Amino acid sequence: MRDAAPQTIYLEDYTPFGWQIESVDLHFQLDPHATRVRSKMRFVPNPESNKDADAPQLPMFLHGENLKLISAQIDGIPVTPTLTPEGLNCDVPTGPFTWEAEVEIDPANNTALEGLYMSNGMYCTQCEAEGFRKITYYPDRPDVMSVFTVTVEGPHPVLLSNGNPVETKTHQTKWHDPWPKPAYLFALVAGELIAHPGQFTTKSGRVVDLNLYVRPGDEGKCAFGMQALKDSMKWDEDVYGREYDLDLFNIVAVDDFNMGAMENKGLNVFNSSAVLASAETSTDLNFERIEAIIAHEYFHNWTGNRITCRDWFQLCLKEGLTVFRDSQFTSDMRSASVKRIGDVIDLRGRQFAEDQGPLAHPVRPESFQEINNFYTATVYEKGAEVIRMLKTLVGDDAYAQAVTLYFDRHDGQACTIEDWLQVFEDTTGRDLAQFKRWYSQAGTPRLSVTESFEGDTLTLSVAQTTPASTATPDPQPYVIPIAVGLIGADGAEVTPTTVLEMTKANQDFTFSGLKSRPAVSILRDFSAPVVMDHDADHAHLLAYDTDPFNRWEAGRTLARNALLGMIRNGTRPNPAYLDGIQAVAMDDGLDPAYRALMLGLPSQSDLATALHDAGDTPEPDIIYAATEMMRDALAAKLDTALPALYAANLVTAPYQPDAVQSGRRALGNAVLALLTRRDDGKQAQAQYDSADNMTQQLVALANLIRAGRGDTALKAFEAQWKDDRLVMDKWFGLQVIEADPEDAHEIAENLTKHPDFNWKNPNRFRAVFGSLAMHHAGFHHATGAGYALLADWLIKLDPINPQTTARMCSAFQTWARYDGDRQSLIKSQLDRILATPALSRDTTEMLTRIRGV
Ligand code: B3K
Ligand code: ZN
Repeated sequence: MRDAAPQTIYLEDYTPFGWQIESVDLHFQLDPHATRVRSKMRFVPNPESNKDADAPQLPMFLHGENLKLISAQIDGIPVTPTLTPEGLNCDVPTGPFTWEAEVEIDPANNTALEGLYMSNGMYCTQCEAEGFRKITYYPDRPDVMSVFTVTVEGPHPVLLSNGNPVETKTHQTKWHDPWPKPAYLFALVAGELIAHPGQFTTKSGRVVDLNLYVRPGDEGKCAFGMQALKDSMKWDEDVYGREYDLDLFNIVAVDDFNMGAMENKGLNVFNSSAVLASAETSTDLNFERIEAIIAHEYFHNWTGNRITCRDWFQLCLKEGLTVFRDSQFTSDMRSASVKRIGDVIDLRGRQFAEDQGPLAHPVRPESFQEINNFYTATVYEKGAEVIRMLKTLVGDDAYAQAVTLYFDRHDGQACTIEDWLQVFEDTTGRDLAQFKRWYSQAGTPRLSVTESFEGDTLTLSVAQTTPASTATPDPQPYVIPIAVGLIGADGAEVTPTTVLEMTKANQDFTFSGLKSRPAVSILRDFSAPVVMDHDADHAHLLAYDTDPFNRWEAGRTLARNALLGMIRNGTRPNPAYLDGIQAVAMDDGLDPAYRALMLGLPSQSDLATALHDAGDTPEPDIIYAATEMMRDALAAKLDTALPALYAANLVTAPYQPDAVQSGRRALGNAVLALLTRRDDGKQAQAQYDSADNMTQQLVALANLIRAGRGDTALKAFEAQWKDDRLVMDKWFGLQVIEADPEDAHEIAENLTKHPDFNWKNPNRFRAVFGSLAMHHAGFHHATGAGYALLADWLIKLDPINPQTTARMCSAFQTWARYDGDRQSLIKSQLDRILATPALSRDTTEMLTRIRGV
């Protein structure tokens, strides 16, 4: 329900809770509409918040939402607390006391998928960030950590909670988690589930039982996830010295889930799309994503669970660090440069858009209304980039020492960014006050670099500016690690990678002793999350750069510049770009996955941003047409080479989702996309007919749609996969993604009439509307039909699932960069949604921020 006046919470207002909770006992008697939750907790005054002896004794406040209070007692004596929509207030003794309560909740009607809810007949929970208050009365804040014992009673064969099982009776299992944790890490799962078992022995000899619990029918999709879990456990021991700390680690796959997965202690709950995998039903990209998410949730056991956040403003403390750790893992398991390029594409596409628009906020925000709206690309991905920069600045050894100190010093605590930076200051003696701006200021810094060469000396003059925003009206200069290498005219590297440390608004850096003017390869491996203006010899760098990221970046810059010229002036595709890309694509000495990335183009949305930054108004149809023309030009350039290149990368060995095979498929399929422009989809049809795995089948289908001959294959695909919900999500999404811009909104609308369009399932909703929002020219169709359709459905979804609704509102965040007509079309939709009676706090906050005043 919309609050009369939504409350804003501020970081600076933090105060500790008045009590500590020594132990929590919970008892669940499961029932779809009338689950009973009994709680018993031992409260003791918190010395941290009771320093002022004269302070008046306030009643205790416990969070609680949508709960029916049956009874409450303090030290065995019934009490009558004062109930509010957000919780209860109760007078309590000055010393330690025992609180007992019984509440009733209705999981079957919990469509918000937060708290205890039901999905396909099974019970499951999602408590982060503030869902535990929908289960029982509790101080639902991350700095209250306690030891939980949980009894689950119900008719289901599988009854799970955190920790280790300590007592099993018929229809009842008791769990104990010895590690103190905040309530957001609580989990409960019950249902008719099948376990896919495994085992891992830690380096100190603890034998850990592992299980992946799935619904009957999904048993064949567990093996990959189990292996990924074992690889993650081993990697965290080898690289960070972190061992697992319970005898059991369970993962459960759930179909209705608002996000990817959740790191509950010892009982991770996963969106089934983020864990179930098989060659027939999952693409190479699905496999890679699943491996990364399993690693991410597992790594949270130390960065998030053992050391958690003091308050939700510190979210990046666990998320930025854990994303950074999972990116290191993927780099080690697969190709480091391919991973880095993928991450930067994602960062520019999502985080830069956020940082440059009305939703811009610092990595550590300073205020919020609904914390679920701050699980953002800025907190996660920019948060990880900040840690990456810190590691670059202090070096690998100091990073390892500082992180070890962090684990030693803060194990079992709820911490802040100050605690995190302090271990680096203590280890290195550095003053990180300026570095801390990366956490407190919003906005993407822009670096402009000019070069001069005199005698034997190259001077790089670098200027940094960060646009002012509502969140940061007066940005101050950052500490920026700028990794530079120099490439000679003959293509040889004359100066290997050197990290320059920029601290001022304007700074010069010199390289002396050079025989001739080199090409400057700057911001190697994307050493900082900034936008770079640098007029370099990109064609030379595309041919010779020794830094794989920057070699790719040179190609991307050439592509972007060429496309911007085509969009603005109707020029032809740049021959230097086409020549350079052809050379790389044909170079058998390079990793196929890398060559595939080289064949990609900047996204249409990124081009729109670049145009807007330069003071132009992006025209989605023109951007689309230019991109199409560039792809045609690439296809024409490579023309006769395409069939052989395609054939050379066909994988005939049995399917493996590893980096080598998936790299070859990525290149083969990048080539197929060009080939389809030359052969009207003949090769795509052949690939569709012979495909024995989802990567090949789905890419072939996409190409057939693009070639205008997808109807038969779409029907065949639907008939083949109608009973597999995860594959059908792909079927729904692909038709929108591959649609002609003129038809995208109509195709999306027709799909909502399909009998399998279960709009209450977040995966299915996102398959259609997430794809529409990503279809730049389709969503921004001049009639505004795309905007209106999305708005209709957001209005419909909001009352049942505010979290997913609010998240999808970000599709509108770029409204201010388009022409006046589109701006007013979008604004009228934002206003229409905002005028909906009883709009959720989540959606209200997002749209108010996007809309501005
Ligand atoms: N910590 C969870 C995200 C919870 C989101 C709540 N709206 C998953 C993760 O980042 O690992
Ligand atoms: Zn996380």
